[in-house]
Amino acid sequence: MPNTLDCLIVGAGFSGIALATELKKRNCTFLIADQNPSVGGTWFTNRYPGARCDTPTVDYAFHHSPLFDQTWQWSEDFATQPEILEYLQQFTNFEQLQPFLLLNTKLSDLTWDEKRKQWQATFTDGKTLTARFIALALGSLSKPFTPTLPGHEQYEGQQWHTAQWPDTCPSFRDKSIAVVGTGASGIQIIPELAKECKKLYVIQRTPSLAMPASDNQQAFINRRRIRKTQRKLFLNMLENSQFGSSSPTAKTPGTNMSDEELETRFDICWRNADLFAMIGITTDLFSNIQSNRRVENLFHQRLRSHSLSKSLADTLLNTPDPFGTKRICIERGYYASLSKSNVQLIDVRDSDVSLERHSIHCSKSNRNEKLLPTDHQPERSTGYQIDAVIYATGFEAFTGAILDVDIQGCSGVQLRDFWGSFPKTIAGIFVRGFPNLFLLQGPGSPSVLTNMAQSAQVQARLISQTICNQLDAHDSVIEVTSNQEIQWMSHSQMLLEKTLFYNTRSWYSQKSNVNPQLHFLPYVGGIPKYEKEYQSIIAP
Ligand code: N01
Repeated sequence: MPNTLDCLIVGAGFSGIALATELKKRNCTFLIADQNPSVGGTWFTNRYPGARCDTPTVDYAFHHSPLFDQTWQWSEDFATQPEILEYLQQFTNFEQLQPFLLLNTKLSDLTWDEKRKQWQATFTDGKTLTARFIALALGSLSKPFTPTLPGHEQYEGQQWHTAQWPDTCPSFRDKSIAVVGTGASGIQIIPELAKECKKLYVIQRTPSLAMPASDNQQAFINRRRIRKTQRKLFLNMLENSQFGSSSPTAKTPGTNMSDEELETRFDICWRNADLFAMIGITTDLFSNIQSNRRVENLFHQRLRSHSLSKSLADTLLNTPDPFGTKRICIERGYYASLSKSNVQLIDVRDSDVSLERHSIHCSKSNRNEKLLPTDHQPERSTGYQIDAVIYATGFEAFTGAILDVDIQGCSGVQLRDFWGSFPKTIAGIFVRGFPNLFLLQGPGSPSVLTNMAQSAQVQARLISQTICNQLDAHDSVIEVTSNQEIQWMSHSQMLLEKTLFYNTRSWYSQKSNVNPQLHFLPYVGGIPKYEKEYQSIIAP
C-alpha cells in the first residue's frame, strides 16, 4: 500500500462494500475501516430476535456480479438477519475484498490538510492514515438512539437496545419485560418476546401501520427467475423505479382510479406484503391527501377485519400523519401477539415514561388533563415490575454516526459547527468546505425512502466515477460551490414542499440537536430523478 491511499472508506455495510467493489474494479488504492469485527454494518449490529429484511432480498442485494448471483441463492423472499449477514460476508470474499479490510478499527478524527490536499484519519487506537479521498459509509441508521428516561440512574434491571444486541441472545423465559418503541424493530422483536416472556409490556407512543408478511412463494420464484434469466430487464426495472425496486408501481394518480381499480391494486400489494408496491400504489399517494386517505381507509378496513380487535384498533389505527409518511412495517404475528394474555399494550401518547429500581412507570402528563372532568381523569401513575427494558427506540438518523467523528475541513471548520442546526449537503454526498469528502446515504440522499441496497450502489457508482476522474491530477480537489449548494437545496426543498411528507414528524426528521426544527431529511424525488439532477447540477 502507498503512504497515501486514494480513498479511505469508513463503514463496511452495504454502501462501503458497494464502493469498495467499484474502486477495486478501477484499480484505486483503498482500505475499508469498520469498528465491528465483521463486515455487515446494520446487519451485523441489529441481531435481535425477529430481525429480517422487510423488502424482498432478491432486490435488496448487489447487482455488480452476475457470477456471484450464480452461486448465491436466497432461501426466502424476506431474508433473516443471519442470512443477510452471511450474504455480505460471502460477497466480500467473492470480490476478494478481505485484504482491504481494517476491522475492529473505529475512526475518531478526520482533518483536511490544505497544503498536501489530503485527509488525515486518526483511529481510537491511535493509528493514523492519510488518503486523498474519504468516503463515510457509516449508515443512515447506525447510531442507536436511547431516550434518557427519568429515573434511569436508579434502575437496576437489565437493558438492551435492539441495535446493540449482545452476541449471545439473553433468555427471556419467565421474565417480565418492557419494550419501549413500536417502529419496525419493535414490531419485529415483540412477537418473538411474546413467545417466551412471563409478561411483556409494549410501550407505544405513536403506532406504526403494518401489513402481514406474505408467504407468496410464486412472487419469490418469479423475482428470482427474472433476476437470473432476464438480468437486463431486472436491472432496468430497478434503475427506472423511483424506489429502486422491481415491485410494480402505478402510472396513474389515485384521482384517475375508480374504487374498484384501487381496491384491486391494493389487494395485490397486501397479498404480497409488497412495501414499495404499496407506497407506489398511485402516483399521487404522497402528494394528494384525498388519494392518500382512500388508501389509508383500505388499509384500516383490512386491519379491522383481519388482524385487530375493536379495542386494539382504536389505539393502533390512531396515527397522526398521512398514510405512509411514517414507514409502513411488515408484521409476523405482531398484532396477534398484542392479544395474548401475557402481553399488555400501554399507550403512552399522553404520558410520561420513567424508571424506578425494578419497574417502569407511565404517568399521565398534564397536557390534556384540563379537558377532562375530574371523575374521568386517569390514574396519575401506573408502575409495572420488570426484569428488563428493551429499547426499540431507533437511531440518531443520518447524522449520529457522522458527528461522532471530529471532522475538520477547510480553515479548521468543524463539520458539527458548519451544520449547526441543519445538516446541509449537496445530494446527500458533498458538504461545502469539506473537499474530497463523500457521504454515502447521508442527510439529503434518497436512501431510506428507497431500496437502500440499490441507492447505495447508485451512489457508489457516482462517487467512484468522480474519484477516478481525478486520479491522474494529483493535486486537484473536488469541492462543491455555494452556487451548486443553492441549486441542490432549492431543488430538493421544492420537491419536498409538494409532498405530504412536509411538516410530518417521524425519525425521517430525526431527533437530535442537529435538526431542532425537524426538517425532513431524505430526498423525496426517488432515484432516477436524483441521478438526473445530480448529473445536471454536480457533474454537468
Ligand atoms: O426505530 P423508529 P426502528 N418514549 O425510530 C419510540 C429501519 N429498519 O428501529 O414514533 C416512548 O422507527 C418511537 O415513538 P415515536 C426502517 O427503515 C428496517 O423501529 O417517536 N417511545 C417509535 O415508536 C425503520 O423505519 C428493518 O412517537 C419512544 C420507536 O421508539 C428504521 O430502521 C428493521 C421514545 C422508534 O421507532 C427505524 O426503525 C428495523 C420515548 N422516549 C428497522 N423514544 C427492516 O426490516 C422513541 N420512542 C429492513
